[in-house]
Amino acid sequence: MTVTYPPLPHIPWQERPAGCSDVVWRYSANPVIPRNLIPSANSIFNSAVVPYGEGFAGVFRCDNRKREMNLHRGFSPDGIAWKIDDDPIQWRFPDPELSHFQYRYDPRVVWIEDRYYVTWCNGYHGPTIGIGYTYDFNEFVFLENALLPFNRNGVLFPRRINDKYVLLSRPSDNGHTPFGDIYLSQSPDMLHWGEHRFVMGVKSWTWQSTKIGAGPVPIETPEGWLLFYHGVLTSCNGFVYSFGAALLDLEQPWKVIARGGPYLLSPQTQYECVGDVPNVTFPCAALYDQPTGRIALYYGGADTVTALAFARIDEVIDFVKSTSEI
Ligand code: BMA
Repeated sequence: MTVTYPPLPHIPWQERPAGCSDVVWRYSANPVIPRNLIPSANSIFNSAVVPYGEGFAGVFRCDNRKREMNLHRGFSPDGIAWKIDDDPIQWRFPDPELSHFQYRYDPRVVWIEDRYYVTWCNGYHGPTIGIGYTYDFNEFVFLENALLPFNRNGVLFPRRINDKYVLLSRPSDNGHTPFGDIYLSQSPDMLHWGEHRFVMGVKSWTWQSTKIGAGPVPIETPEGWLLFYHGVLTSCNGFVYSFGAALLDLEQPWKVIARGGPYLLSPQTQYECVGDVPNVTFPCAALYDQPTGRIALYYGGADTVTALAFARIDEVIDFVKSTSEI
């Protein structure tokens, strides 16, 4: 069984600028979502977008003016102009215990079988991975915390693999974690997670030397699962968040087939280098138009705004394979 990617003729898109040879290039009108798009927001970043109806829907990380972190719903006809609710998503809880949370942030959204699943970093006595779902971006149901604290960057694969749901995550600590590798867990029912596997770790003296974490939902290709992920370097001025890509085995996705050596994008523009947390590019979503191979990546800039970048899937795969260092 392979994932069906409906054609996205209206995917946000710009051709690579003349003279640019980067595999991933930025949208010229970035950022697409300014920090103050809605009145309650201090910042809107690290957010997830999926095709929905004739256009797009999203779950957005909005930090409010009390600096509380929460998830808001949004819609867009073109993936660029967004209407985001000023109030956070209200979840339905199967168990009232789950309604106690300290924060919600860094959502990912994925269509699996019959509904959209949302995963995010859920503050439940420390950061862990919350999982919920929606059929219509109107009613949202919280399922469970997938894992024990402390964990971040929970990302679901878009189909069952060997009949199990598969979740990437990054075991962490309760602060601004100075370490972190990507692991994977499996579940028969989205509730019970086990059969944990190591996927990949940091690489000393590179852009991904301090910690790494899965980014957008992996994209299925004949060459493997294409995973964009962020990597962090500790400079004398603090963390620097860049992102790159790897290919994972289709049937045993904890096996890394290839892993690009250089980053694909690192903080270099004003909106990536200056903001509430300087020097952060943090991708949480990728739209994929399979007939043309076009990819639109949504990423947070400096923990403040949401930006777009573009790539072609065959070029990203070539890059990962030709620069691979495992
Ligand atoms: C991580 C997360 C991200 C954030 C990054 C940089 O630990 O909190 O949401 O973008 O730090 O501050």
